[in-house]
Order: sequence, then C-alpha cells, then structure tokens
Amino acid sequence: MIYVNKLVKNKSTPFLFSYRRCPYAMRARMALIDSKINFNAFEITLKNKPSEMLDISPKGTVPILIFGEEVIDESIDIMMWAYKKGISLQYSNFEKKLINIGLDLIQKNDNEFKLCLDQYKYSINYPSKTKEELQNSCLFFLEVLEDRLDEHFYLLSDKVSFADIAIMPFIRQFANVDMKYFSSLRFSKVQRWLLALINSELFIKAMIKP
Ligand SMILES: N[C@@H](CCC(=O)N[C@@H](CS)C(=O)NCC(=O)O)C(=O)O
Repeated sequence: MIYVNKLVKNKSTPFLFSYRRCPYAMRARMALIDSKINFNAFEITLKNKPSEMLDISPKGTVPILIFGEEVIDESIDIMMWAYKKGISLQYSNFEKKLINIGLDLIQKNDNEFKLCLDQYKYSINYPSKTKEELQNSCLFFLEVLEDRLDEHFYLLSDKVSFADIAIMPFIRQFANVDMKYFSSLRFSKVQRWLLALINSELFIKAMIKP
C-alpha cells in the first residue's frame, strides 16, 4: 500500500477513499467535481478495507477525504467542505432560507427515506411485510420531492445544487430496485429530475471506473 500512503500524504491534492457504487461516496465525488477540486481517489472494497483507511477513520465507512491534517469522514461534511473551498459560485447566490430547505431535505433522505429504502432493497429480510408495503413506505419522500419540483426543475432552483447531488444517488437506488414500478409511479417530475441527473456530465464523470 505504498501507493496509498503516498497519495494520502500528498499535501497539495485532496485524497478520497471511495467506493464507486456507494451513494454516499457518489455525492462526495460529485460535489468535489462540481466544485472543480482536483482530487486523487482510491477505490476500496468493503470486504477488505485498507488498514491505512481504518487507521485514519476507525468507523470504517466511505467516503473519507484527507487533505493535509484534515480528515473528513461524513459525506455531507465532504460536500460542504468542497463547496466552501471550491470555485462553484452558485451557492453564494443562495439565500439562507434555500440552504436550510436543502439541508432539511437531506436530513429527511438520510434519516427517514434511507431506512425505508434499505428495507425495500433487501425485502427478503422482511418476510412479514409484502413488497408492496415496503414500496409504499418509501413514497412519502418521493411526494416531498415532487412538491419541491413543482416550481423549479431542480430541488432548490433551476440549477443543480448540493441538495440534488446529495439525494439523487438514493432515488437512483430506489428506481433501480424495480424500474418498471418506478416508471409507473405518479411522480413525473421526480422521474424527469432523476433522468436529467443520471445523464448529466457531472454524474457521468463521478461514475468513471477507477
Ligand atoms: N454517514 C456516512 C455513511 C457512509 C456509509 O455508510 N458508507 C457505506 C458504503 S455505501 C460504508 O462504508 N459501509 C461500511 C461497510 O459496509 O462496511 C456518510 O454519510 O458518509
């Protein structure tokens, strides 16, 4: 792992422990790219995490950003770090009220929707509930997003923001469980929003195989 050590210790370029398919790592990579921050990334496997990573952050989750003495091991904190540091100007135009709406949506995603999503994704582990029940329990959040998308194409305005980037990987997971079901839902704005983000240059860049 001399290679990892060298990258971690590089003081001029931020380093990210990442996992391509992890939705939290996706949002971190997208925020870094959106903020035009050049970074080195190391793709881990969850079953065999590098000891260098565990030494730095024993909780053992990705993403982890390391820059000089700074270690940031929560995806939202990495996003905020990126937008503060980067040259993405769009957020300076946001009022505090909009930023708070974005943060509230992310809280709902991470604390409420994610739980329902995991049960739906791993429905086999919940034999007492039907697939339909598990699907239905996720819909409250799609309803919230559909309402937000009533006024603008994206969640906070007509431009992609940190809120879209933070939430999109989880809605993508929801859609991927059963695409036919997702497409049949009444949430046409969420469907259009997700498709636009999946096809965006930002997401495509963030998903390039390491
Ligand atoms: N709250 C953390 C959650 C990160 C997380 O749970 N990442 C998953 C991968 S998607 C992970 O690393 N899990 C550790 C494991 O499965 O061993 C964040 O936002 O960064």
